[in-house]
Amino acid sequence: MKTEASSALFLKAKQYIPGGVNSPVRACKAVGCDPLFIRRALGSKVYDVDGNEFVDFVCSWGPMILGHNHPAVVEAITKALADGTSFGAPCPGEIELAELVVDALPSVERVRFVSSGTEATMSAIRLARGYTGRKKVVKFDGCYHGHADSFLVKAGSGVITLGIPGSPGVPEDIVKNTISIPYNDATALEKTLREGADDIACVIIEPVAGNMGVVPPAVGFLVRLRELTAALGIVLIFDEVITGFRLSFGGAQSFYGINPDLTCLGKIIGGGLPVGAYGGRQEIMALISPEGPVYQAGTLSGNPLAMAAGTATLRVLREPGFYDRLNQKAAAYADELAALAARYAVPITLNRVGSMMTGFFTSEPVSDYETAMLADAAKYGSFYREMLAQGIYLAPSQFEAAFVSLAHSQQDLQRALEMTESSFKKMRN
Ligand code: KE4
Repeated sequence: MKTEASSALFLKAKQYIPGGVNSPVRACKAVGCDPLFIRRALGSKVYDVDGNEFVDFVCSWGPMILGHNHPAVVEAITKALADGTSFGAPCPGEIELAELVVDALPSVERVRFVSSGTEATMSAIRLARGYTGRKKVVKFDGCYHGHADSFLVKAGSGVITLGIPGSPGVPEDIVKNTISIPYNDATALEKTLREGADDIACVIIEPVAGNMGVVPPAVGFLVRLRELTAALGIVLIFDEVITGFRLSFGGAQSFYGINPDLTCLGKIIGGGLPVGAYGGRQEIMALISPEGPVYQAGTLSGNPLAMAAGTATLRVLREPGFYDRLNQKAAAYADELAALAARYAVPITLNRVGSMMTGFFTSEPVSDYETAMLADAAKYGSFYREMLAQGIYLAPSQFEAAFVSLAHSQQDLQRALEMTESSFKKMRN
C-alpha cells in the first residue's frame, strides 16, 4: 500500500501541530503505524492522499451513522451556506434541531447546544453542581467524557490508549472532587453514593461504555443507578455523546427505558459538523444563563450550518424501521465475525450493542475497565495494520468502538469479513 504522500504530510504536520494531529488517538501510536491523511469520504468509504480506498468502520468516531456525504445532509448544508455561515445570533435552525432532540429523548424538556461533547459534559456537571450546591462528581473507570479537567481521572479513549494515568496540568483540587469507581459494580456504586451523598452533585455515565471498547451495562445496573441517585438527590447524567441517536432514535435512555436527569449529546446530532448538546428536566435547565445563574456560553453554539446538518441527519434517522434495519445488519456482521474467530481459534470477545461494537483480543468476558485491560493490545495492533493494508479502516485502538452505518453495503461487510478471515489465517500460522 502506497503511503508516501501521507508520510510527507505527517512530517510537515508535526512542524506545526503537536504530534502532527489535532486529537491524540488519531496519531495511531497504539497500533504501531503512522496515520494516513484522508482527502475525502463518500458513503461507507474514505480515501487517503495516496489514493487508497478503505471501508470505514471509524465513521469519524460515531457521527457518520448515515455514511459520509449523505445527499440529504449535503443538500441541507449547501442550502444553509447560501445564507451565511455564522451569525452570533439566534437563528431558526436552532429551534428545528432543538425540537427534534426534545421530541426524541423522553427525559429532555430543554436543550442547550454547544460545539463539542466535552463542552456538553463539562457544562452538565457545572449545572449539576449549581443545582445541588454539592461539589463531587462520580464517574466510572474507563469511561471518557471529553478532556475537561474533572474527567481526566481513570478516563477511557485516548487516555487508556496512550496508557496515561490522567494528565499533568489537572490540579489536585480538581481531581479530589472526582470519584471514579468500577463500571458495572453495583456494590461499589451503592457504597460510594450512600457514604458521600451529602457532597455528591452528580453521577455521569456512558449508558453503554464506548471508550474502553464497547462494554454494555450489566442487567439491572442502570436501574439500580437510577434508583440510588433519585433516592439520594444526586443528579444522574447520561453521557450519550456516542449512544445518542446511535442505539435508537431515543438513544440509550429509550433503549433501556431509564430516564436520567440530564443528557449529553454530540457526534451524530451534528451530522458531521461540530455540535454538542446538554439537556434535561426544565427544573434543572432553568438554572442555565440567561434564565438562571449557572453560566455557559459559546461563540459558535447553534451554528446554522451545523444545525442544518444535524436536522437533516435526524430526519433520516426518524424514518420508520431505520434502527431495526441498521441493528440487524450490524448483528449479522458481528455474528459472522465471532464465527470466524471461533473457526480460527483466535481468542476474541465481541461486545456489541446495536451498531457499535468492539472485538477484544481476549477470551475473557469484558465487563469493565479491568477486564478490558486484559485484551492483547499488541495483537489488536497487528490485526489493525493487516486490515488497513487490505483496505479496511478500523479504530486505531483496541479501546474504541467500531461502527456500522446505513451506507455499509453487504458487499462492504462481506469484504471486511473476507479480510478478517485472511488476517486470522495469518495470525494462526
Ligand atoms: P468531543 O469533545 O471529542 O466532541 O466529545 C468528548 C466525548 C464525550 N463523551 C463521550 C462518550 C465520548 O466518546 C467523547 C469523545 N469520543 C472520542 C472517541 N471515543 C473522540 C475521539 C477523539 O478524542 O479524537
